[in-house]
Amino acid sequence: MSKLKQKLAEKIPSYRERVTKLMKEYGDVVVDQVHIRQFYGGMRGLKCLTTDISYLDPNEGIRFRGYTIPEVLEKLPKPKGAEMPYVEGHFFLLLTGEIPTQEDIQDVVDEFKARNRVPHYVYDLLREMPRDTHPMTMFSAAILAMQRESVFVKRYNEGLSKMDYWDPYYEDALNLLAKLPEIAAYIYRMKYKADTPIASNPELDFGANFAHMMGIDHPYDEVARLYFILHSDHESGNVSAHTTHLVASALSDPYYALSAGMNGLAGPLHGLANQEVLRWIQHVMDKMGGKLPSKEELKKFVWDTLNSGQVIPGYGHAVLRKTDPRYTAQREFALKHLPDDEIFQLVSMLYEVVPPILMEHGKAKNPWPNVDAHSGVIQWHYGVREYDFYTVMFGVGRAIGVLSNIVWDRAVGQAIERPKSLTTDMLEKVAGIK
Ligand code: CMX
Repeated sequence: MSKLKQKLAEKIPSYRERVTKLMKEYGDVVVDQVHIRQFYGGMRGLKCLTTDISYLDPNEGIRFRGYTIPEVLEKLPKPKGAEMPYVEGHFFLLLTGEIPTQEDIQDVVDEFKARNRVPHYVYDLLREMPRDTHPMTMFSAAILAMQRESVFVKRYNEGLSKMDYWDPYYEDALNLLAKLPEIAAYIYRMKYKADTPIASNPELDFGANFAHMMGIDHPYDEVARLYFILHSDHESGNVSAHTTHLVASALSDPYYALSAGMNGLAGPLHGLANQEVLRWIQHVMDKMGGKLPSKEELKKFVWDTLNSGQVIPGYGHAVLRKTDPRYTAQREFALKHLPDDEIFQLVSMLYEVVPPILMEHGKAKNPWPNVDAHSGVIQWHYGVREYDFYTVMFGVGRAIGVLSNIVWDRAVGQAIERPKSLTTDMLEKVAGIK
């Protein structure tokens, strides 16, 4: 058994005890109330989910297993001479709650290497799809196609005890994660780089191997590591995490669940927003004949977008009420590595211009930028200009978090999700209208 799985197996019993105690002795304690606005308002703010893997504070932003983003970037071990930590180490942290040693990380690196062979039929499937298919559709289809590999399904059909569900879920999660960088890079090179895939290099870590398969030199390996870590998890209520959790709650295996989560990530109000940001910026640059707008001109573009009833992509958030620390981490990277990049300068100008306008506009509860406002510019700088592809990279990162979550869902025996719905008539009666 790998050290990672061993560690997980040691940790699970005490969590089970805590959950059993809460359920048995405190099951009737009231945590929150439901308001009518939440029935139509996307259940915003309703406290009804649980995860120990990350927690999103509205003002501070995300903490992974209790650590802020700067702490994670500082504390996690890095490949020799690298600026950004191992993605493998971040996965260890999310699954176990502990900062790994170099040895722990080597164990995960070896685990991924042993599992990274992508079945040939995945390539056949991708090649059969029309080339103008959105890369997120390709990515999700590739994940779903591999469902026949599920260890969970096999073991479940053999008659698995509920106490052991987490074990084959873990196997599926690792088997899947190990293959995602190669599938993503294959889609990219097949679709946008004249069908010239680059073979995986087993000597490289998760992030560096992705950069290698994309065909982009250093420091893109640092970008890849940073990007996958930042996008990994955002507690469990966001669409991709919640969808993965919901589908897995029916004991659909991790392939079904992750593919479903990726379909949610593909929405323009969620992960696709990073693509929308670049599309919006290109529209501004085109209108300006390729040169940077002045602040006044940019303000007008922002107002025009709002007045035509559209949202400013990359701004606002359902939970956050301050600048997203994932935005800040990427901004710091850009200030160090690409301070003179024109698109970065435009992104920086937007940071000055958009929040006061959104405040004046008076609708968005959070006028500050989220992660998606900054993700595209760094990719653009290093030559990944096919912005349709950005959400796929978000998806590789998000898989690390949501797969860790569903392994723990099974470990603590989370039930099939089934909230109760009411009719409009019933709500009117509750409101006293009828
Ligand atoms: N531009 C214009 N209007 C905005 C806005 C923005 N960036 N953000 C919110 N609003 C509007 C909403 O559309 C809503 O309008 P209506 O009352 O007419 O429906 C109003 O402000 C209130 O919304 P809110 O409570 O502040 O925000 P929500 O929780 O409903 O939605 C989000 C959150 C992210 C979907 C929204 O801010 C948005 O559409 N932002 C732009 C898209 C984006 O960047 N998404 C990525 C989020 C991060 C991620 O998941 O990847």
